[in-house]
Amino acid sequence: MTSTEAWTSTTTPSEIAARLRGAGRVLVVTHMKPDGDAAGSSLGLARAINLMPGKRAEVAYAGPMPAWLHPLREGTPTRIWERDGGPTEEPDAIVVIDTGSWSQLEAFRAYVEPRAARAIIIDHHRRGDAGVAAARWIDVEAAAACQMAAGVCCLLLGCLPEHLPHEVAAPLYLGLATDTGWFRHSNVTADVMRLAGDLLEAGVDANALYQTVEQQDTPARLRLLARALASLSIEENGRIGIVRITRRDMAETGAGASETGGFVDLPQTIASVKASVFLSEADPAEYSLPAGSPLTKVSVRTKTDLIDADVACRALGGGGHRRAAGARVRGTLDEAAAQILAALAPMVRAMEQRR
Ligand SMILES: [Mn+2]
Repeated sequence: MTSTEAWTSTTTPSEIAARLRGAGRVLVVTHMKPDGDAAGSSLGLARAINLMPGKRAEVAYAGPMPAWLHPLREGTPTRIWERDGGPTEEPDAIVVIDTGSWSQLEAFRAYVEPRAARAIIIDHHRRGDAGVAAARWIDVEAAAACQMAAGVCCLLLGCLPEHLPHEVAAPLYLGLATDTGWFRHSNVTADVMRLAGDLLEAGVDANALYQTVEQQDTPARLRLLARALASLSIEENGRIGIVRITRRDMAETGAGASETGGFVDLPQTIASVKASVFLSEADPAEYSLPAGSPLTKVSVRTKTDLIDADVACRALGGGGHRRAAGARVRGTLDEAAAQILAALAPMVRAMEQRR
């Protein structure tokens, strides 16, 4: 079923809080291969719900899980979809947070789609599928889904952000930090810093979170990083930097599929580079494709709004944000490189002409 509805908000944070107050059982779902914002927003919201008497919220995750998520989710009912399947008891509400795209919810689709009338989207992405949930709160200005989740948590618990319980504040801080590149990216605003300050006041140990999430590399990851750096190619007069990883690189270094986080940022440290691309050969089996069919994951980051990563990735069937987006290409690394270059080059050239 493809909805013809537009990707726009149909509800508000206070209406969402009211819906959740009236729900006994809540399932919180986020995008597959959860990152800091997906994990943080889902855990923060589920914990806030569980602090309310008579409520039971659980979080569902699918796809490769970062190692740091296991200690972080302790104490919160969590369902690993591939292992546990869907809930045995019907949820009164399903919250889909930090995504609203079927492509990022593949594992959950068969469960969520027939329950779309009971589903609520809380998301900050520029694109999504309206059919995922009838109720949608979309704020593309939000730096992180955690920023939005913090608002709902405060409404549910009737408190200010600085008075949120520590176990709610910590995951919210995590998502705020990771989606802003630990407060370095263009999405850092005064509101982001104020919320971060409030969450610190609530007792978050920022350095402990940083160590838990960012300083957990394996030697294999650093060896894979060396391969990515060695693959660097520079295109469009130095404006585009591309790094790539083959499945052979993964096998030979022993690194896992979840250990390529941050690789897309590597070319951005080059002064001339305005758009940074990371290509990784994916396992077709992971996406139910026949063995041998080439599949490449494409990630793009840009340093200027003049080069729109979302527009470039949409040309490849993906999407995301203006400065950060991704796509999956059914083709080889070289084919994916040619496609993303073709999508980015006109914007790079238009940018050069404005200078
Ligand atoms: Mn996010």
